Amino acid sequence: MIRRYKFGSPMDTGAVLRRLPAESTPMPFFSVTRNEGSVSFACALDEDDQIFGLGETVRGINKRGHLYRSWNMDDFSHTESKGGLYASHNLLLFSGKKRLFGVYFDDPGEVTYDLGYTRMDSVAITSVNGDLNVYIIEESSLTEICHAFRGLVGRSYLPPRWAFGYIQSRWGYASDAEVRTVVKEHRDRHIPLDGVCMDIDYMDHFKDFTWNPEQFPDLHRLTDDMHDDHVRLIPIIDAGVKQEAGYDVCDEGLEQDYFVKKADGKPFVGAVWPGRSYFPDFLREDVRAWFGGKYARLMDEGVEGFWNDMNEPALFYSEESLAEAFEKADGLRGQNLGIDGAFELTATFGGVANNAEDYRRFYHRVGDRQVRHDKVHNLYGAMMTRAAGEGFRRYDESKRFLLFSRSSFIGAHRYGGVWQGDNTSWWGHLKLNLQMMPSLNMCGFLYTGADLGGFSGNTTEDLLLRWMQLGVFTPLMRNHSAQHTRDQEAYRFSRWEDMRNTITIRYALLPYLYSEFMQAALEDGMLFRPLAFDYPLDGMACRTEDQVMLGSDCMIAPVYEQNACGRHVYLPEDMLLVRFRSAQDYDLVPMKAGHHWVDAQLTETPLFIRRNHVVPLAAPAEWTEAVDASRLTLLGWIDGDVSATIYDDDGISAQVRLEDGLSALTVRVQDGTASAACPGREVDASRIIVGEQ
Ligand code: MIG
Repeated sequence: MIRRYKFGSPMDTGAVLRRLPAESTPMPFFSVTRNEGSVSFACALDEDDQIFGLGETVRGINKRGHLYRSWNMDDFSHTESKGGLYASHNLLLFSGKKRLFGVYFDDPGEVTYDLGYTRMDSVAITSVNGDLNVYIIEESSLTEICHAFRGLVGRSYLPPRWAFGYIQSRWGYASDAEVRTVVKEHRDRHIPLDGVCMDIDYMDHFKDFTWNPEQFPDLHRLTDDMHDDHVRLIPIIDAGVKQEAGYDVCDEGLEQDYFVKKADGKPFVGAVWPGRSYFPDFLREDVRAWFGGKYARLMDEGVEGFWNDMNEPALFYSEESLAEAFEKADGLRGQNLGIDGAFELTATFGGVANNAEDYRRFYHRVGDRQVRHDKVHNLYGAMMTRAAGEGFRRYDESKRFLLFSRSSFIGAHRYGGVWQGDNTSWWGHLKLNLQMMPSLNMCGFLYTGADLGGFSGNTTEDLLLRWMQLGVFTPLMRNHSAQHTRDQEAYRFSRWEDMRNTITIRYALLPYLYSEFMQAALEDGMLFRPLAFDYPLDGMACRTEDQVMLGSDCMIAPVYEQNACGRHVYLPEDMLLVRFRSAQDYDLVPMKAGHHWVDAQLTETPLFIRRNHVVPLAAPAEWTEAVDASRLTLLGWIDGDVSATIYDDDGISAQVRLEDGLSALTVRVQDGTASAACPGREVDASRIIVGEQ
């Protein structure tokens, strides 16, 4: 059951698709107070209450115990003290002995969450602008709440199957030759690969929808050659449009009045990579249609996937913020600066980027109203994603394209995925990657992953290898790193063979992962779930923060500590440990419910399969199209007959129906041995373990 409560005059954020009447009775669970425009929602917490949700945020899966803030921000330092990152996913789930409900704050502006920070036993959530719809969702389980929520906000984006392949990326690939080298190095060593991301350096002076004519003299030829090699190019598109007379995107945007404007009616100018830039007013449908249509330029060259960046929007400075900073600095010039003055001076320039004042300097057109940016700030990236997604549909509605964005808001989950932004090559961020997976899934973002190996800072061989051991399970499996950091492609390391072997596991599991992903997407479910969702009556499972459920049959518990040779794992039920060294080399260890130390050497990837479930494994392949899903080896530990379903399709058609892709898999046990059947496939049951061990 979902009920809507209206506060102030909310606008349509595009997140919610179902129109529910506003309730006239007071909102349950929270006491509401209004204060100079803002609205606060407060409630008390019992000792055992847990709070899930908030999508892309730092800290644990249970969000209780800290402050969070929905305010999309380009921030490359994902430390524990950060209230938010690039996205606003205002969904919370409260779970305890006395309550079970979800609450969604459909608010495009700033929202703050005090979830047991000021007082451990109380919550206070504040909408700064006070214009919002609040949805209260009551169902019988956490999983059901998320399912009902998805019914409200719409089905998740479907990527093409090739997007589940391994993707290599680096801020710095700047030429045709460099891209070809990256691909060759992978192919020569048989390291599987399906995509290469092109970061801003492919562009001509950082202009969207252009490419450097000297470095990429024949882009179509490059995409064709790559395609022949089963590799797709995935160029980046930034939100800011370079200010340059003669650059058609700039000229058209000015002529048609498509950019966000200041109070005086002049277009707002902010600086990003190309220097002074304009910002398309993505909140307008006509602007989305225009900008979304531009992607065709690269698609005409054979491109089938994109990533949208800098769409919080990130601002290095505005003319105004820079002028103020210079003025302040001038005022301090020549003075004997004490500690306060010195800090004031450095903070002045540090604060020029993504400056709160700048976000109040420009306006969007919403219907016939001008709305100041800060009131709708958190929608900007989502609307850019929507522009691209709608553009792809117009370009070819029969096909799926890859799209993932940095900034997002619920609603954008219908148009694309997200990557988890500029993490650091820290062990803690491997764990954060794991913990964000279920939280993002709750909010509808199923196609996601983090920069494997870490974006900022220098990775290490063991960190990258361990991170890949998580990455083999995340839908977006991309190795990406920043400019000026240590080279991070698998082939740069002495342990590249171990990395290759790890990546092969992903390809062997592709039939399973794709099947589970598509079923989750088409049935409004989640691919990754906290253990609390599946074992709500198991107190230990409910508090487990470093293991997550994957699909309907598995649990993962990656090693995320330096120099560890295994880890503690809690099994809420009997499970079969598959200790992978590669797609073909693995041990099967039946394990009883309870606490275990699980050995996992640096080269070993553990996967846990629930007892009486089976997971199919394909032969190793070097690209997704080469994965042969018609011949599968089944892994499992079963006591009797088991039936399951596998979903598959052509991997690219946009029109898919669950019914059309499902095949029944049946496993029979007779005289202690298993045999299996699946129409149209060869299934090998010889690795299935039967009965008490
Ligand atoms: O301010 O395009 O998160 O993945 O490599 C940096 C350069 C801009 C931020 C993205 C990152 C990308 C980088 N971009």
